[in-house]
Amino acid sequence: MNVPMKPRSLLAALLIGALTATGALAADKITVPNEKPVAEAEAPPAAVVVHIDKMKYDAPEVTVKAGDTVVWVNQEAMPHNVAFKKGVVGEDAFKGAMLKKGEAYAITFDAAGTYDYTCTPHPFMRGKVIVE
Ligand SMILES: [Cu+2]
Repeated sequence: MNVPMKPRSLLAALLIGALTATGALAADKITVPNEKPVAEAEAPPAAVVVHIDKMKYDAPEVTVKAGDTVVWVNQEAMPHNVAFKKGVVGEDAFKGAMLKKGEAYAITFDAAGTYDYTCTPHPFMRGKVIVE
């Protein structure tokens, strides 16, 4: 019995072909302009700024467009960062640099999707970037 290939299976087959060709399982979905923290004034232009204070991200859920940059700024003495688990922004986990007070960290989101993040030393700190 012949079953026509469903579009989804076809897409999967095409994806596997593309992945085999590049040798990578998944490309990163983000670009980080500066691996090291910068002063807030030196941060790239941001679609949204998320401030970190009192052990929280002040905007726990933000929505941006693909290609937009989100900048996190730590406003307290306690160091914080932005980290993604495996499979969120790429095959590997991603751990952003720790931010001291007044420091900023930018991430450009290149692909639509929902990106949950946390703070490495404070896993109870959680946030989400929705990219449309
Ligand atoms: Cu933290």
